[in-house]
Amino acid sequence: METLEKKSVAEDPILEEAFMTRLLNGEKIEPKEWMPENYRKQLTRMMSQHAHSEVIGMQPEANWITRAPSLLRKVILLAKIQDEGGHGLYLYGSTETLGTDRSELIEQLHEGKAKYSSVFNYPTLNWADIGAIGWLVDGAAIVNQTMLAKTSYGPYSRAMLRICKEEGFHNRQGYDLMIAMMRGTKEQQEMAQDAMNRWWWPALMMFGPHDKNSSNTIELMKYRIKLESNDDLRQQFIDRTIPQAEIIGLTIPDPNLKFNKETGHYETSDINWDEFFNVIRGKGPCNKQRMHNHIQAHEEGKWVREAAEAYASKHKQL
Ligand code: FAQ
Repeated sequence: METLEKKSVAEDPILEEAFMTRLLNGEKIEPKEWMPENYRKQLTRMMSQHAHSEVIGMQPEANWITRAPSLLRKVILLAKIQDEGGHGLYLYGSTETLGTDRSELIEQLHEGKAKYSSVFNYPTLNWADIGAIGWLVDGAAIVNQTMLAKTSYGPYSRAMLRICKEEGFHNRQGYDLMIAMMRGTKEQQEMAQDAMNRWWWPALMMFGPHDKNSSNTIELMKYRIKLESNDDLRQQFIDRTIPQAEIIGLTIPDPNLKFNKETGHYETSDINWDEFFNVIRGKGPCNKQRMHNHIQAHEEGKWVREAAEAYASKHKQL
């Protein structure tokens, strides 16, 4: 997969210094204001990747709409998936304020030039996977996005505030589903543990590679786009999620897990980074299926986009 250019672009030093001072003062940068080209590039890369993740992330959950075990669970699942689509739209809209059209961002995704979160390349094999996604995947997303709500770019920060509120509901419905399964029959408890075993490690991978291997973090932190590193956020997620698992009787699938009383943090085995890099290079269990479905839906929706554009241009002429 190609990656976006990360080389520094020479900037006007006076404008750059004024820009950095604004960042240090905690000011938000707004769309029409001057910004360094690398700031724009990094934000476009990260925000479009985030938007693609929200939309591709609808697929693993949609797999269970027709098989939800009750009307209530079906309604909750439908509402959640619809929210994720809405998050994608806010984020495409926010990314467009940086000057790249949504159609171009989607083209980059289809051409394999833009990524989406690794976690959505895993299959949803049993109903408890829907609980595990809400609890673990949305739980990880919230830790990351609570930090991003304080990011330096105004439109991204405001989108994150709104999205975090909805992700909070998603997280609680996922945990509620896991509680229901753990209070159920032995088979239901086994389904919940099976889901935990398969989603734990992909959820930890969502935070990205270790800080020492993270090619973007230094620049993102310099520009106050990211305020905390991949490893720090991952640790926060681990520390808050393990007690939640234990309280409902789920076992963390990690034989080396231990709580370090001195640091106050849990210590885990290392992540299987070969698996992570394989998945982000397109070789995960569902990458082909996810992209195929997205491209097909995009092609099938072409007439809707054309009709909307025709309506908009007619409306403008009147
Ligand atoms: N998957 O230098 P870093 C959700 C790539 S939303 C794929 O450390 P960075 C809601 C990275 O792009 C979840 N690729 O990267 C929901 C880079 O490659 P590049 C999405 C990954 O940017 C719930 C390379 O590896 N959230 O779940 C991943 O500093 C349920 C080196 O990495 C966001 O996108 C990965 N996990 O940190 C929806 C939040 N990790 O681009 C439906 C915004 C790394 O140079 C159902 N994004 N890579 O070619 C971020 O916070 C950051 O971009 C990170 C990565 C933390 C994802």
